Amino acid sequence: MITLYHRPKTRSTRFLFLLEELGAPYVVRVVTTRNRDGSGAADPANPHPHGKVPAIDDDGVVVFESPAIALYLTDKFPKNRIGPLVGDSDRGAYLSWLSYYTGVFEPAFLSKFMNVEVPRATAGWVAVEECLPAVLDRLARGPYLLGDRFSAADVLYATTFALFANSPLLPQSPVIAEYVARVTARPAFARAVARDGG
Ligand SMILES: N[C@@H](CCC(=O)N[C@@H](CS)C(=O)NCC(=O)O)C(=O)O
Repeated sequence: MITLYHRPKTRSTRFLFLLEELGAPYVVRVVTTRNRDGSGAADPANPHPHGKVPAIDDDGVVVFESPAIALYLTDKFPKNRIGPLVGDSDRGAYLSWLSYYTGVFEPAFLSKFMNVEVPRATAGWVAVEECLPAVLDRLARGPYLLGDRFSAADVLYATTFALFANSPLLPQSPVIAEYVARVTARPAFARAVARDGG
């Protein structure tokens, strides 16, 4: 049985979405985490090394970091084909977009959000002005990051776009708006929102 360490309205909410998509058996353990203003504290029960969410525990197997959790879960619960498996021709693109999410996409947005200039060529990621066109180019050929096939990578990207929807960080783009609408219209998303409180 999967235990999801979760705090409502955070990055762990998207794993309620993914677990619902996969039809996986899971329980939710709501934990506290540190807040942005320095208040709050990590829950000692949370196995994430920094007490962050999400983390999962699968009968003693702990997995943390969003792309790792996404890959672990889609490999373990392949029935609904939400993640291409080893040998599938979409596997390379799947691994690439999952890794890009945590290595480039999030750092690009957060650098902008925190007003940190990205040093060209020396950082492992790029400025959001360079990152976004790459993602949009892919989605314009979409409807999903893997083309016709919805995957757990879309769970990560579309929920992040949804989060920044009304922020000056994100340009108004029909490609993004339609992508977010397409992904969040999925019944599993509504079930996840209903469970978000724990
Ligand atoms: N790189 C991590 C980021 C996880 C993360 O920062 N989660 C936030 C909630 S959205 C958190 O737990 N913050 C509390 C803290 O930093 O202590 C992932 O993608 O899984």
